[in-house]
Amino acid sequence: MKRFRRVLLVNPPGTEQGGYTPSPMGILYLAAYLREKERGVDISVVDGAIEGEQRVVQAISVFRPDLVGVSSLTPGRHQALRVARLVKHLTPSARVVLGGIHPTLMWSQMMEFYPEIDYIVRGEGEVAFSELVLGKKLSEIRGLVWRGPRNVVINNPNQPLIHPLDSLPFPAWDLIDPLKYPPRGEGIVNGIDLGTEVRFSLIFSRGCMAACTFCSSWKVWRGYRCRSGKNVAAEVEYLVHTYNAKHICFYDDTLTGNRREIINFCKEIVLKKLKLALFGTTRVDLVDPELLRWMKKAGFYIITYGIESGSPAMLLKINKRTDIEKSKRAVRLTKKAGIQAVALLMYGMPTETEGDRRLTKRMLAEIQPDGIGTLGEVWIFPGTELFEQAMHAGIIDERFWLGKRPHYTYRGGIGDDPINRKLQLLDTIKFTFTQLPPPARRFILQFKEMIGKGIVPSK
Ligand code: B12
Ligand code: SF4
Repeated sequence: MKRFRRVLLVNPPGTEQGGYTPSPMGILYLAAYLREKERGVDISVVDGAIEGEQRVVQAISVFRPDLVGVSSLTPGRHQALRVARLVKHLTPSARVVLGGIHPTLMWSQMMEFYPEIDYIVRGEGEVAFSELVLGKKLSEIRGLVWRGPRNVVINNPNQPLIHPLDSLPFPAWDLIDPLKYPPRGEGIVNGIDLGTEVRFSLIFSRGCMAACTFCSSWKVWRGYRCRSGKNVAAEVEYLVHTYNAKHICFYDDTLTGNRREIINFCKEIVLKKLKLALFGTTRVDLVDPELLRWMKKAGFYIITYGIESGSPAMLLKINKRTDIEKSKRAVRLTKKAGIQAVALLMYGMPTETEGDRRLTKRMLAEIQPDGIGTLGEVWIFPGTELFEQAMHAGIIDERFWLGKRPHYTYRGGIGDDPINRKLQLLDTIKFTFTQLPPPARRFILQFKEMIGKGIVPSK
């Protein structure tokens, strides 16, 4: 297989999120890993979200890559495809590889409908991407989707996950200008002005131990792994010394998934006497007083929690695997430790009733979080159980992702809507089914197999 010599990695223009725009860590990891494996490849990174489309066009025309890697989330999929088309237009001989959560979940549809994509890397990308660049036989690159003879799309088996994460180099910070990223926040924390200091992004861990019905992150990362506290502290120290970093946001799904390593990290930060403002997100069942005390000492000023709802029934329905008492406890302990606690909430999930909302409001009144983050509506993404439910309710199918809308906005929420009605019906079927004597159940299962239709379990 051809070996590539000039590699361009692009975060698509048009995917910026105002003050939230972080550095594109996924492609910075790919670049760092590839560089460590092979010095003889020219690598360039363009963050279109910060630098705009003109810069991407210029990079393609001047750098003349022979392989372009593009990152894509679901809402930004058309922007990623636009970059792929620009590549095919400006340097037709260059190959295009896509990676990130949307191609990972929707590889089949993307390869079928978009000939401008040559390859897709599913899931964790470092190993597969560098094998592709270094010319390994395509059929032997795990995690790769490619076109074989007669353009048949071939999906190779999964790539094994990287263990331990400390074996990865730090993201290739030197290939972007981290100081171009926006500040975010208000007020002074540890003498740091959040309104003016650039907010650096960092990743402590990959994945999550839960499997909520509205989320697909856990499908991509297949479990939870984390770096050692020492390793993360060393990266922070590098950022402080190289760029004078002061404000750092951890973009982990579940920052405190490994209590011991977070405490080790905090101890290192204290030992190194680094003055920082730190921000992170985690689950309510993964904090305790000692951990929070260390986090405060290291400079954490906000922890956001995926609380989602104050209704036990809704928590069960979305498979949150937490409970109201744990939510209350997490907020109480966080505030007591002197860290702001922000509650992330979901409103308008299928089957949610006015009563459920009342419970959420009552809980909020009791725990008084320092902030509340909510969309006030539900966005449905591919690969989630919510998407499956919506599909079975007949309100969406996979063709939706070929259209322009960034995500499916579910406004049914309460009362008489298609998902609600379907889920209620399925609950009734399931309940009735479990009450039947075993021979009758066996008969139904055989019948179900015969007609090839499934009863959708609703959590
Ligand atoms: C940081 C972040 C953002 C950032 C930037 C994202 C970016 N450019 O990478 C910002 C703030 C802009 C953002 C925005 C949104 N985000 Co976001 N975000 C994240 C978050 C928390 C971390 C991403 C990250 O850096 N991970 C760590 C790195 C190492 O992983 P990675 O980026 O996935 O990259 C690896 C692989 O995916 C792959 N890979 C990635 N790119 C490429 C490219 C190539 C060529 C190859 C080969 C491989 C490859 O290899 C990388 C290394 O292993 C994730 C959750 C998560 N933990 O992943 C959510 C997440 C990706 N976001 C999500 C959502 C819902 C959103 C928003 C819709 C939120 C909103 N309210 O608007 C928007 C959509 C923006 C858009 N226009 O597409 C969902 C994804 C839903 C979906 N199907 O797209 C996630 C999974 C959160 C969740 N738990 O549901 N997000
Ligand atoms: S806890 Fe967060 S990251 Fe984990 S599955 Fe649920 S929503 Fe996704």
